[in-house]
Amino acid sequence: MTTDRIEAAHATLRANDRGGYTVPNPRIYPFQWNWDSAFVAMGFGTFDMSRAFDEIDLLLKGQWDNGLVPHIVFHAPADNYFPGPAVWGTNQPTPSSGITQSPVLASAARHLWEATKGQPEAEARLARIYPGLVRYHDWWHTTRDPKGTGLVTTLHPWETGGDNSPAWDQPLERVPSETVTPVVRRDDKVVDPSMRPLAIDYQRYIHLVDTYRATGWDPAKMLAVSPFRVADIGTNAILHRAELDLLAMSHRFGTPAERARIVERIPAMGAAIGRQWDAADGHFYSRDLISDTPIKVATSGGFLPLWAGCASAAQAGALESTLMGWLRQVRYAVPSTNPADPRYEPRRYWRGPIWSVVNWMIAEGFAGYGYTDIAGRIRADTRALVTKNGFWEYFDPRDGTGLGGPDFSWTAAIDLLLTPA
Ligand code: 9WN
Repeated sequence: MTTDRIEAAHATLRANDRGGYTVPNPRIYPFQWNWDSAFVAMGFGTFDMSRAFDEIDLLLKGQWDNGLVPHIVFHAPADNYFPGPAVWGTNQPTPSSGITQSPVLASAARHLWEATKGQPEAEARLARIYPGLVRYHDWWHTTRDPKGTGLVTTLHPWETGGDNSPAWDQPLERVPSETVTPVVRRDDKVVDPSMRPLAIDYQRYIHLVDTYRATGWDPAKMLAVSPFRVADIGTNAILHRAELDLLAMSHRFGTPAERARIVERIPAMGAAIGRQWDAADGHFYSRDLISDTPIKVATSGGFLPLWAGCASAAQAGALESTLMGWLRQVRYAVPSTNPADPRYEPRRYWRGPIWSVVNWMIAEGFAGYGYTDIAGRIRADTRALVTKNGFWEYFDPRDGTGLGGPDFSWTAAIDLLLTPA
């Protein structure tokens, strides 16, 4: 049974392999995605270490001279995704989008390093990857937090990875729905539209792409003109964790100057994330950086300061109570939005469903603070969803129905990470 299951996960990753990089699902997402590839690399790392490093190499092949690692790298043409490379118009040697995504990458590299410590071939691969990770993190801080507030800005819901979260409803209201680029969606032709964003959301997503393209993808201009500027709690927590992982690797692969830079950034980020805590609600919130106010929509991203290791012991305890409250309302952990929130929609993309990758990080986070019961519950639920239905993109927290696309790469990868040794 376990062997069959492992083989099925391997087969899913192999089927989505396009020669060194993996598409999340060929019918819906036929290119390489940034944070998907970080999880996929860790999944490959359980059975094919060389292929795991290829995944990171090819993502970094899309890295820009200024350090940006794009959210999509278009290695080969495909006409079943919108917006494709022509809409982005980034003019890069390897075609790509012009925005980034939650930076799990350095954490994936560290994970592979821990699994291969002392193996010369792996160390050589990591030594080649490491400088790109440093440049990527430098990019985050210099272009997305130029004033050194400790919080990085995301300029598009797609950068958060939790694209259609109700947390972005209010900030998106400032984004006009007029577009220069005609919106020709493909996603709602292959996935039930009730599981995908609304037409108005796509209008706004594309308005933002048009706006940034018009700046020539100049980071300072993008920040200055954007009508959407949020400090996503998930992205910030993921970057904080990635900085800790980069710091660990810097002792082996880096220079003292790099190390000093990273060491200086970490406490400022930790303190700024700490200020996003809402004691009354027992949750961390994202922040609207235009109005400079918290976005009081409780999402699964609010648990990620546990993954970052920057929550206090008391906050970890409160987060456990918060999650237990959510779980009294649904069968499976962890819904992407508080089920008691009026904007919760259990089947619509990031407004309620469960994602295995987020579950994995939250479970690791709780376990790191000693909350082994809740970590075990999250892991068991994540496995049970796959047992019931297979490697779906996301799942309904009430009954575990598989949603979005089937045979999804990162869901298979997480299943491998959760397979008992
Ligand atoms: C836009 C690939 C990606 C994930 C995101 C998820 C979805 C894309 C889309 O698919 O986003 O980046 O077109 O909907 O929201 O988290 O990385 O799996």
